[in-house]
Amino acid sequence: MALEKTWRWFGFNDPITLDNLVQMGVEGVVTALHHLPIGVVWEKDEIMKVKNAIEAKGMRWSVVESLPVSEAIKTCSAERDLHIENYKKSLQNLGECGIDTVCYNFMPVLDWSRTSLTYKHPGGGEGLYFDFTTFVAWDCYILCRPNAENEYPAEVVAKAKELFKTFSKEKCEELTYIIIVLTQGFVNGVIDGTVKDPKALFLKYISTYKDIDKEKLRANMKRFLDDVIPTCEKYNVNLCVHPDDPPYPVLGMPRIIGCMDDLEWLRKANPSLRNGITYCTGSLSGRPDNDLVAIAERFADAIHFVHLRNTQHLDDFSFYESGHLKGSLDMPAIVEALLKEQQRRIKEGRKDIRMPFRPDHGIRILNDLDADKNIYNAGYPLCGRMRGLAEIAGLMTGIEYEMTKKK
Ligand code: DNO
Repeated sequence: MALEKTWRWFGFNDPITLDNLVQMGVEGVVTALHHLPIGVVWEKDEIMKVKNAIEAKGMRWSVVESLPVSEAIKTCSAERDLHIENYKKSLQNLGECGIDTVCYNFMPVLDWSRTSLTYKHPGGGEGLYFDFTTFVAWDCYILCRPNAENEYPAEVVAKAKELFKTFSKEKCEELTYIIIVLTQGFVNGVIDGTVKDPKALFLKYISTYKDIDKEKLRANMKRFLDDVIPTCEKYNVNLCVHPDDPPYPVLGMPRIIGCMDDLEWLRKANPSLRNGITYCTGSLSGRPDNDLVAIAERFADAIHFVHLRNTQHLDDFSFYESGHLKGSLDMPAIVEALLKEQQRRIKEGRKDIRMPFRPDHGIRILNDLDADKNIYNAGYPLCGRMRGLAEIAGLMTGIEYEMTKKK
């Protein structure tokens, strides 16, 4: 049967069109109402415009990625109650329009972080890279976050200081642009390209977490779940949190969805199966001690959406994105665990048997490298992702063939 093949599409302005997706064998589309600001209600007519366009091409709108959770909800500040009501209304509208899977994250201020988008691969491609020392150098000496130097081990700070001395002014500006604008704006981050002084605004956002530690953020997230999960139950929507990327605290702010213990906490915080997980292999792999197969098996019944990509671990907490099959993760074992869960669901008579997956990110290869640098959102080139889709689809076919033969 295989996991449903999906693709992240950025809406009507995406240079990769719905017709292109049909040619690539995509079955389901992953998208959002990217033009709406965070916190407002997604009205049915807006939802239906996108849904109808997708269905006219013979595909389905498989997953919303993301229905963003506002900073007001994460910090429980003034506009929280309004945003919760709006979130519930959006979930109801999506459910009533027949869209049953909604991804979100609960990372403070920043979504995902990388320090380079052009890490050179030996074969000539370019991919995304997270270098821990560079990130610390940026935090301490470019962002100049108050007290940052005291929050890292002394030897890490010393290394970062030396590295910073080698940075040109352009390099410093580029890092800021990558970390707080380029990787954020298009995923409905709090900072987009229109902000004049992104560093100042960013520091202001960070300061709203000064009294929020891990326990407080967990309490705020539980409050969010307890408020919205009943709506998910009523309108048949599976909510699935995206793991933190990287999956540990950054910039002095807590992160609470990064490892097995965090996921145990999540499932206990609200045990409804509607309170599920986006199983993102790349994000979770940012902690080399995360056992991805064990996590897939442990939380299998609550996995509503799957992001597949590989990473190569380097020293300390650094890594680069190494495509979809090759890298530190055992992708065949991961895919096998997911296919087994799909079979289990079919036997059990569960309705949610599609288990949509998308090739997450991609290395820029072939025509991606010739294309205007800004045509594709960071991490989302055409050829690299298409290679990932084909590789995973082939892997799935092979594993399923073996599974059927064994039977
Ligand atoms: C990055 C994405 C994330 C993800 C959000 C989900 O490439 O995987 O931005 O969409 O965290 O809310």
